[in-house]
Amino acid sequence: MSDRRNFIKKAALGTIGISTVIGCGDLAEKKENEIADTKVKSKKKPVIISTWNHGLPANEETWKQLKNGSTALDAIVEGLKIPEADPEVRSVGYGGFPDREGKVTLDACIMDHNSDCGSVSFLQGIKHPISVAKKVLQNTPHVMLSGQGALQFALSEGFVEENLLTAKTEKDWKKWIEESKYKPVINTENHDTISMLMLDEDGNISGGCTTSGAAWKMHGRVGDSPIIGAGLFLDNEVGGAAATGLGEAVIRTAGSAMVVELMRQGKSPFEACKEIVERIYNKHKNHKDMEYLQVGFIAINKNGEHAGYSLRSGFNYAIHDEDKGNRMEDAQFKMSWDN
Ligand code: SD4
Repeated sequence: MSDRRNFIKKAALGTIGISTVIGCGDLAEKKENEIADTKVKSKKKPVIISTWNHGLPANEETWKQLKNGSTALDAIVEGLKIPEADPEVRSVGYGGFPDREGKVTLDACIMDHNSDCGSVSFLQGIKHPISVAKKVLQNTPHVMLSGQGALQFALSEGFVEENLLTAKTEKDWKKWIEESKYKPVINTENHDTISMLMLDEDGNISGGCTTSGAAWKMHGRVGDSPIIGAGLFLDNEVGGAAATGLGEAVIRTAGSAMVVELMRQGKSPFEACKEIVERIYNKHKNHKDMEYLQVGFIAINKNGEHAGYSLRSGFNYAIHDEDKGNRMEDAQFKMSWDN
């Protein structure tokens, strides 16, 4: 059994405990929130959090860059380039699962503490969409470039066009087209967006996100990940949030923006993530997407408190801080996959 499956199983057992506690009413819920609020009350900076297991090497690189004096944005870009370049990460950049036509199309965005942002969507043939997103932020009057225009811009900035469909991924795609059944495979091995949030040494929040999106999507489909407010949002007065999972559900609910807004109203990162996941559940419980719906959020506030919470089991995120170094944390969740 894979580590991930083992984890899902363990996490599912964990939830039984949680629901038992919830059953005891408000007091228990408060206790749950206290425990979940990441046990990180430290104000030590920087703090970096990233979604999923590939968050660990990404955090590592970002941390190293920060310590070497890079700007927050450069450090985020260098960290996110690690999974983008890794052909074994089948959900991001090079080697990512293609759309149903066999084309690898990439989405990415980046945002800084001044609320400046850059984004690319439906970008093909460029290994590091996060770097192109940063160039959009820095070198254009716009926030978002898409498709051919994004590619044209990348080439004008000196990026090189290359084939991102590895032999392994092409084989998987050919197998998939035999049946051509579309069902998003989020939360299974190797299909997960990376989103990163950072509280830097100056106490500023920034973040980035990069993905090959849902495997076997329609050609031209864009998910939540490059959309500021959906896949990523931050407000330097408050904190930041980022999403993973079924992008359509996150877009319908302006997920990350709502998490940040709840934190502005005084909710902790855990409470804010949980409330938006509950909202997404309530809006989708009778929806055709519910059968395979998974969404998860990570969030961080100005004190460096952070949390993750997902609709279904199996979500985890990587944390890097001074106190405890780089490690994984299992996110709490509303239900297991059997529900
Ligand atoms: C998308 N949110 O394109 C992305 C996919 C993802 O874990 O996050 N998978 O919808």
